[in-house]
Amino acid sequence: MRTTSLFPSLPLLLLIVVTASCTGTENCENVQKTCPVMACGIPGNNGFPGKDGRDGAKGEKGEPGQGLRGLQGPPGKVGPQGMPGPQGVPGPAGQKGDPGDDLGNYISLATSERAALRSELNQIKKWLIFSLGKRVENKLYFTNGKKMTFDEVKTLCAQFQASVATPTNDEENKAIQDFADEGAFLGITDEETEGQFVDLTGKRVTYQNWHDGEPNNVNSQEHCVTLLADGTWNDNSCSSSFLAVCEFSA
Ligand SMILES: [Ca+2]
Ligand SMILES: [Ca+2]
Repeated sequence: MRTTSLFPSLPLLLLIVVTASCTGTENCENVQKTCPVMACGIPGNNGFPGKDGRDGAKGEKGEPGQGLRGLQGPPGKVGPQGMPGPQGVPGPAGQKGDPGDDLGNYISLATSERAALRSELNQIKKWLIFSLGKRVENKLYFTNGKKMTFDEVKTLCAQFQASVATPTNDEENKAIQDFADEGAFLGITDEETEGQFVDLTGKRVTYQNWHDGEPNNVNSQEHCVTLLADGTWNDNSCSSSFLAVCEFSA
């Protein structure tokens, strides 16, 4: 009876010894290193979960999913305008176009105006010839109705790109005679060579219609020619004054 009462107290005694050796300044971890496992007793309950750890590194992009594709979204906003591109190669020249209406109208107007001016000019010529002039084929004769010296008559006619009247046949001589009631200068002289009558271009005249007794070169001073009222010619002084008659090309 005494022996059975000692056995239950032996393990308890050991536990007390071990427990005493594990208390004091040493923690349980050190105890586990130095003490048998069986000596730590029954494991306690699990503690509460710890705090969440920090985020891990970003993983690699996964494979496209195998499910159905969603509907296409609306177009995005228009992006900014890009830089101008380089200049292209010039294209081939096009075909010549038709004249515009404005040009056509201008040409038509210019043509009509030119025709109107020509008509008016012809009408003015008729009036001048009717009132002041005479026409013989391709020659027109005009007078200002004034008496002048021969040099003055030459200057007057030259101002109008004309010459002093110079008849080359009876018809032209008659046309000038119609002006010459008191005598008119002709474009004929013998100033260069006495007795040799030439026109103002220096060409010797072939047509002549001298009055009887003429040319007589009175006082050796008569080197110009005047047409008399009867249509005949008389050599006369160039410094005397007679009617001015000019000759134009028709
Ligand atoms: Ca003479
Ligand atoms: Ca004379």
